[in-house]
Amino acid sequence: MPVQIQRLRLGLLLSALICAGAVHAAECGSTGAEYEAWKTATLRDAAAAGVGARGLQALKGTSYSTRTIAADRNQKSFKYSLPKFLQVRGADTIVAQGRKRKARDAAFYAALEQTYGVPAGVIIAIHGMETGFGGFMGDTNVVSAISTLAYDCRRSDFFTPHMLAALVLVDRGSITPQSVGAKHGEIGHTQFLPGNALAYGVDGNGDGRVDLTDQADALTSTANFLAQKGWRRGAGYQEGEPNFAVIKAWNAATVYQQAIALMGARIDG
Ligand SMILES: [Ca+2]
Repeated sequence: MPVQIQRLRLGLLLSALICAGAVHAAECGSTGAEYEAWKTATLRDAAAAGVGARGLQALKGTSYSTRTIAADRNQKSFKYSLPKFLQVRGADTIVAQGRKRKARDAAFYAALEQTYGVPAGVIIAIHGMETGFGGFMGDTNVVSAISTLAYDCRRSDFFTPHMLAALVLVDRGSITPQSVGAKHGEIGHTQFLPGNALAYGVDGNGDGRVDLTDQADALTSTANFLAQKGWRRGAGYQEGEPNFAVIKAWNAATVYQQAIALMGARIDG
């Protein structure tokens, strides 16, 4: 299928997903008590939004994730200074390992920069920060986690499109009902939320499937995300430079943004 038609169809699908999120027929809850009732109503919404049989079956199989809710209720905002944050997150180790990774896979990262304009250091710093280069990609069922967050009243509007996207990812074979990720349903090496996986996912290793637990797919998708968010080829990415604004689109925390920029420069340097 021509790429343009694929993009058009994806655009229409996403519009449907966003509308479905706004309809909000299913009632949210703040405990697990009404989860099954929510699921019954949401199955209808999901079918109406165009989710296929495999995705619907995955939603049916979910259960209320108490671990996800516990993690969500206990989220702490970043209170560290930048030097403390860099220390706590092991920036020196990420930079040292990152340099080795760049040298070892130079052709891969050069091709990424060639295609998307994003230098290796930024991609590698994100990879190191998100999962320790794939060392830990999470242990929570993705579809149950994201469905629980869509059901939970606290941020239902934000997570409902991600829940529908997760079901579409199941339809497409990008994830399975058994896939695990982080506690808010983030997937793979660089921890994409399902909606971002659907919108920005790229088949980097060319096996015909977008699988973000595959390193090549995940890093290519990360470069694509940054490119789509407006990365300017050849422009700087430190604070005050054009591409720092794009790093902000990756993570809302200021110290995290600063850390990515600084580590990226050390890996690229
Ligand atoms: Ca692939």
